[in-house]
Amino acid sequence: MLKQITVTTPLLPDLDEFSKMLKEVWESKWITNNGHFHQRLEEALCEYLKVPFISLFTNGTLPLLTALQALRISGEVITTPYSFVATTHSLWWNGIKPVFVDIDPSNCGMDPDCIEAAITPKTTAIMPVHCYGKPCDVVRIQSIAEKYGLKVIYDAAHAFGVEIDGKSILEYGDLSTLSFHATKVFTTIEGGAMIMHDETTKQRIDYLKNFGFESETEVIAPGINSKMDEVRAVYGLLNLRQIDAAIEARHQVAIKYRAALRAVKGIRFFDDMPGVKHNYSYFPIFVNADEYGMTRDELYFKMRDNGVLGRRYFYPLISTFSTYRGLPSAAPENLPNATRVANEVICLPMHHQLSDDDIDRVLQLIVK
Ligand code: T4K
Repeated sequence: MLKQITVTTPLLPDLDEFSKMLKEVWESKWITNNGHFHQRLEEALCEYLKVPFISLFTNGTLPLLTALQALRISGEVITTPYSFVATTHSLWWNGIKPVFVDIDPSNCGMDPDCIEAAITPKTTAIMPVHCYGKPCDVVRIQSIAEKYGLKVIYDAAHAFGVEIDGKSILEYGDLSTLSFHATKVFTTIEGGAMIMHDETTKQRIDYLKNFGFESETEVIAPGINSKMDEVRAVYGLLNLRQIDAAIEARHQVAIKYRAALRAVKGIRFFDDMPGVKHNYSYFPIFVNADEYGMTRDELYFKMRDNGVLGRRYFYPLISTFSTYRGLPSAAPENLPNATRVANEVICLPMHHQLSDDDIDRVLQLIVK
């Protein structure tokens, strides 16, 4: 039977090393609630990511919810429909109205040209996504936010380790969030984090992810339970040891894909951006049916039939789901680029263990 090539495969630590460290956890009998390994992972991630403060979470969705709560965001938030549903769901859970704006197809992030027209007296924040780990136009988004007194929360779920001119992308905006899900470049199985600029905010976030407990007897706000446990903190610490090699292996896959796809008419893909340290978390291609001679879905199902399981991230657009499609900003005419890109995209298999044979099998299905 033909081996299936999946869109990704998890970064797994060495099992013996993992067992050895788990023994320490077992002996300590401290398995969650800001344990030793949790603290060690926070320190190690601050150093690796070049950020001053980080707070670990149990997944990448709850830091979004908590970021909105921590900054007391209300009313309307400008966001992108071209993302995983968790981005917009975090607004819904906070009783906030999402206002969708179009994307820039050159990075699939929010188009800064569309933001100002979407601002109303109820707007309190902007929530862009560094989609596929490609940086948004952080400078223009910041200047618009400052002009109108808005907060910026970046959903940086895909952007682990990404830097612009040597500076972490997570340093931009008021808060940024990461996902450490099994399908992400850096994983703790399930997991996530929030990055903040100061210790007071870190303290508040740490309370909010622990039900709002400030002390044994004081609760400062209706927080949630979104703590990371010791087992997953150990998993993360071990994965940090191999993350650079994993990202480099992904980089090599990107180089091979690009070399073969550059000559294919009707297939667009991203090149590296100048000054940006990329993490190669996804390898999206965009199929122009007229030029390529086949629609995106024809190619997608041809790949599936041949055991190559790419994914159509992010199709359908969030704005088309029943919860959101009634919003005026969800109208497809408001989102022409996002609508087109969602109908063109296939994320090719991209991970640290793709062999040359795997890459050839993927490419043979696309290159005619
Ligand atoms: N913001 C953004 C922009 C996000 O993309 C996400 C999550 C979030 C926020 C929320 O973060 P988390 O709360 O999830 O931490 C996946 C992930 O579940 C999700 O984390 C991710 N984005 C989204 C883009 O993709 P699915 O439903 O596509 O995953 P699934 O289970 O179909 O897995 C895809 C492939 O990965 C499989 O075909 C094979 C491989 N795989 C997967 C798992 C889970 C493995 O080989 N082993 C595994 O254990 O959603």
